[in-house]
Amino acid sequence: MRVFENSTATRRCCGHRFDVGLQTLLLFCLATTASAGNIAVAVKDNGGVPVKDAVVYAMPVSGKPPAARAKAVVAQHDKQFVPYVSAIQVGSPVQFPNLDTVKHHLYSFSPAKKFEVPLYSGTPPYPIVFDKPGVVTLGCNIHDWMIGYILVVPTPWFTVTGADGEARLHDLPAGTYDLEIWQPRLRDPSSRPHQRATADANISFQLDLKPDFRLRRSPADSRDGYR
Ligand SMILES: [Cu+2]
Repeated sequence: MRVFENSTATRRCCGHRFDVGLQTLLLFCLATTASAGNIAVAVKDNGGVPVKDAVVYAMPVSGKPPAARAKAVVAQHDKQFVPYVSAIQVGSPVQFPNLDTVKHHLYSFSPAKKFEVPLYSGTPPYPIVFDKPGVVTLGCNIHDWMIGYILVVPTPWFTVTGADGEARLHDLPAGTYDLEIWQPRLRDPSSRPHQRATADANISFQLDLKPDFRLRRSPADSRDGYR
């Protein structure tokens, strides 16, 4: 049995924070403790280069994944979205703190979640809840080069690769899973690569990616106070 904390708004279990009822949390902890496993994932492109910012998530072949709804944060820092790519479970709230001294105007036109937080500083008083699966593309009306992504997935078992192209899915109950992967530069975004694996497997993906043409920053500093 894992140790967990209880508070008025959130609970902590298995190293994550959750907004769930106590009974649900207990069942989830018991399930993950019974015979939990980890899946190690290594992602490379067609040239053998490790791929950063790839979301890998595990869908159980049988049964329904629990709804854990961990809180997430996507900051705006140094006029970039940080992290650039996030993953969350359907129904999870996300806070979008602006850590810059300039204002940002956050928006998404994505079918999975259309929303807008008009020109603001600091942290908006309410998080945005993402209630449908899919890719959400984040932008800023003031800083055209700012772009970020949230992949909303129907499972609590997800991870995002680091610069070494590696990631690990933690605390999966024993069983068989379909592992799916998404990355912003997938050449065919309509086809999400996937493979089947059991908990405790080591999995490799090779992705066919488009070149990365992202603008990292403004082409030139501006003096209008917004850039
Ligand atoms: Cu901005």
